[in-house]
Amino acid sequence: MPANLSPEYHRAEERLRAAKTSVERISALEEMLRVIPKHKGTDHMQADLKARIAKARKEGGKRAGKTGFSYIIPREGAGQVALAGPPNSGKSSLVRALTHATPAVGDYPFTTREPVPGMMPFEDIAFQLVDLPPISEQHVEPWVFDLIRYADLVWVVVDGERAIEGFDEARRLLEARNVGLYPAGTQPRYLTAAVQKKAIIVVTGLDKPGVADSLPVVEELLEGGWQVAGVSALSGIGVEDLARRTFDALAIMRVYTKQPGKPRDGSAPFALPLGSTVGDLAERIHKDLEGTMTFARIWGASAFDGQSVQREHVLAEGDIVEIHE
Ligand SMILES: Nc1nc2c(ncn2[C@@H]2O[C@H](COP(=O)(O)OP(=O)(O)OP(=O)(O)O)[C@@H](O)[C@H]2O)c(=O)[nH]1
Ligand SMILES: [Mg+2]
Repeated sequence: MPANLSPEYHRAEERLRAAKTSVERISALEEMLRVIPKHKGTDHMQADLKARIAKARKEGGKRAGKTGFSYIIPREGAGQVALAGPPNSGKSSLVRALTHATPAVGDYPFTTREPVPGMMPFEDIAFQLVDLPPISEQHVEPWVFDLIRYADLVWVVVDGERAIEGFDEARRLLEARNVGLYPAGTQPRYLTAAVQKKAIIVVTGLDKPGVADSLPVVEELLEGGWQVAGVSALSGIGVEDLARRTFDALAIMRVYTKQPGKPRDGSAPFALPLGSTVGDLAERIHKDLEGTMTFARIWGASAFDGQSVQREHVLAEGDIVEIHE
């Protein structure tokens, strides 16, 4: 083994060996890619993991269609957010309020039975929300946990009248299924859980008396730097703040492209992980472009306007990039 592989990596590898569904397989491979030391000595392993993830995704899509068993909600937009939480906490109401999707809302628990995706606009991009059935002591379909493992970020949605209770319950049940949560904006801590997911706590019912005042208390009692975002699906208060926090939590940046000699074309930006390079952008535009590009010109924060850069150049939020072949 050329690389110093961590216990986390080996645990993910174990999960890969035990994986029965494509979502489990993808989630294990993604975790391996996330925790593998990033240096020259692991370049080949990283490339191999990426290729295996791509292959598993293709197969997963096919298999899900045939058997209807393994759910995958293909990622769309700037990031996938899974809504997890106890019954009746307001998950579906939020998805209804923030997207064009129309999952059923009920004043009784276990209203939601199927995952429902919807796109939530934020400035010139959109996040993909995935409404899920509740997590509770009672039976939860295993694919609910698979979808949470597959997401880029988890919103733990809790009712403002029982926020701490609801969060503790959800976290405990997730940990029992090997999904550890850590506060968005911090580094994953060493937990026994095999998969680490960053999370924001979303407290619903901000329109109800007393809920707004309780938020600082909730934040303080939870300890560990949890982000607590209060919202109301009824009045819409808190939604802007939640969208901004979600953008920050996803650790992405927006990068715009333009044709040589022309102004920016006004098309939607690419959402790339912070730290991405011009080469990463080229690969995202077209799989061959990374190989055929010669240099790029940049307008924005990462260079002086019109500066020529190579593929290793690290991009910044808002950069406009012109790629030359
Ligand atoms: N006042 C108020 N009521 C809300 C809010 N969000 C949800 N509710 C109410 O809470 C109840 C449950 O809402 P749902 O959105 O169905 O909750 P859920 O988490 O999807 O429930 P399950 O699918 O059973 O897990 C409904 O009666 C909603 O009208 C909110 O922000 N304010
Ligand atoms: Mg629901």
